[in-house]
Amino acid sequence: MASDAEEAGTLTDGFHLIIDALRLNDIETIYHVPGIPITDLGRFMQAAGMRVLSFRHEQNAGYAAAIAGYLTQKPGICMTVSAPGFLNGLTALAHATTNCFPMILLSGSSEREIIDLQQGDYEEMDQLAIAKPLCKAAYRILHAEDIGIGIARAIRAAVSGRPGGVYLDLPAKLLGQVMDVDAGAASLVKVIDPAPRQLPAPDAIKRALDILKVAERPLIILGKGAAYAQADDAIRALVETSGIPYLPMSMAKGLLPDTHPQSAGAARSLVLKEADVVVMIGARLNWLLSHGKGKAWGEAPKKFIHIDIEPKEMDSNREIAAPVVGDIGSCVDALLEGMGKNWAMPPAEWTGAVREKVETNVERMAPRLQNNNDPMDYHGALGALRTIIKERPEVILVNEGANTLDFTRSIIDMYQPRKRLDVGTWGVMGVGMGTAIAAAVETSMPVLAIEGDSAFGFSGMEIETICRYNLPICVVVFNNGGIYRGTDVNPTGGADAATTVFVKGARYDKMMEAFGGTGIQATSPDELKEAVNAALGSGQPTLVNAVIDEAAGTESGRIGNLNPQSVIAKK
Ligand code: OXT
Ligand code: ADP
Ligand code: MG
Repeated sequence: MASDAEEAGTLTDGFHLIIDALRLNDIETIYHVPGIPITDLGRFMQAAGMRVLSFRHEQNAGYAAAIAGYLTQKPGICMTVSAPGFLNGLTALAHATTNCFPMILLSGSSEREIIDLQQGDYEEMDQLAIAKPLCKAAYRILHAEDIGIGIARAIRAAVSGRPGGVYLDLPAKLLGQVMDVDAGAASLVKVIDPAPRQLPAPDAIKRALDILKVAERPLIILGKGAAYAQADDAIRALVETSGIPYLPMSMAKGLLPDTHPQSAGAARSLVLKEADVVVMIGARLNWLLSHGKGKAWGEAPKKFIHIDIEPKEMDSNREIAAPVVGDIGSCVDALLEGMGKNWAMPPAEWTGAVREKVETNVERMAPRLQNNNDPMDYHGALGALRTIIKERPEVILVNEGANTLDFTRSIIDMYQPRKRLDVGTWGVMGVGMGTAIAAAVETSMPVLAIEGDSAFGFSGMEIETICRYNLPICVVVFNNGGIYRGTDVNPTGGADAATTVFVKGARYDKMMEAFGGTGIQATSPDELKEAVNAALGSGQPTLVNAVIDEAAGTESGRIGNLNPQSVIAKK
């Protein structure tokens, strides 16, 4: 029963101030799992007209929020209960921070006075202290009048500079705190220019162009930061004005079409080994690029030009001859201006050699993509799906697994920016369903999720969530009966299955049917193509169980070299 004051509309409370603060900053979508103390907060958010998606596990809600941030340049919001719910969201918060995706984890929490005396509260945990090392910033709000500034700080911390994950701790008592409605409204903050452009210094641009001007074998490497920046036209202009071959990292594929004449995606080893000047744009010289050292980079001396918004990224792995610190849009614009109208093309010997290697690798792979083997191998299955993406470039491709990831990355060409969403810097399994849900919700585009059967298992319960919201998502499970392969055997001959294999002949498609979605079994590329086209055409939640030869994969896909070897145990 509302009090007189509430009826008179003179009071507000923590619940409603949080809603007002988020909506004032154009944040309208919440990815969460209900429970004490945030169940009503989710209900009030929905009642206020926000889109509130309820998941089956907070980790998947967190992965959804993380990729929502990447796609929209606004912080994706994951909301959880305290302690176990907070911990479930924490993996996604750390993943967002590692990948430079803007995300806020809002978690209910216990009261300070009980936590600090360790008196054993319901779901007691010092969440703020635990979150701090794993995210870009972490704050707690204790008073209703601070909600406006707290939400504003979290938004700015998430999207300014190098984007990342922010933790915001909401003790249960905060939600029920009341205050005068006018004072509440006055306490809210609309964040002005949350991600300010950061212009590069003119001398940094000159230094970079002086090096680039005399390069014999220049290379541009585009990373997911370049995709996130949404400076697509400027990046395309830089590539085409300079005539320099470019190598897109996995989530930067599609910034320019992978079929672009300057794409060196299919000549990766050659360009890394032979380039004499390397322009890094929104990419890090981390493990994905062998830290810029060793065999992959050859013996030839190299100079690095590095464009990044984070100054501390410079010299992380290799000496950077020309650090260009700023936001990618501003840096690329400044480079283009400095290049002027008569920029000399790189030597034809270099661009010709790269093009020739691309054509050789593409021609060598082509026949393998045309087989109609039953059961399928990766090339036959992906040959079918490659054609579908070419015909439907608007489809968002979500991808995880080991072989399923690596073969999809090199076989399926992408044609538009931010259409390939995968495991990112950490190689995390389990991002698939949360990523697919947020991609569908944030873009209203159809989504094709190509999942290893192990990878799918990490978040598979969310197919109920997909059905519940009737999202246009087609999940293709590459069912090779295990992790990497389905052929391992228990060396003891005992009853237990080998450590990397699953139930033989599993029918993941039946899971989707259990929730009212469409389930299809496909054992050949032709059947797979027909099933996926039908699913994308219908826009209905669909799961295709794609039977892959269990011997088709290799250990850890293309990164098997990272596995430590035992000199004692015989494999
Ligand atoms: O130039 P060369 O001649 O060298 O050739 C290169 C390209 O030029 C060429 N290429 C082409 N040729 C022709 N045409 C085209 N279009 C073309 N494009 C490229 O091909 C080669 C290779 O090119 P590529 O791929 O670009 O280059 P390369 O050398 O591979 O690049 C190096 C890397 C490191 C950048 C790249 O390999 C990469 O990005 N790798 C990512 C690896 C990764 O993150 N893997 C996921 C993690 S693996 C492991 O951790 C897994 N786990 C453990 C686990 C995890 N991760 N998480 C959690 C929470 N728990 C556990 C598990 C459980 S994977 C996994 C599940 C696996 O089982 P699944 O059932 O899910 O999957 P399956 O394996 O299918 O069974
Ligand atoms: P990839 O894995 O594709 O190589 P990384 O995640 O390693 O990409 O690198 C992304 C880089 O992009 C990070 O160093 C991050 O600081 C940078 N970055 C992200 N957004 C911007 C931006 N708007 N302007 C400049 N740099 C950015
Ligand atoms: Mg598998």
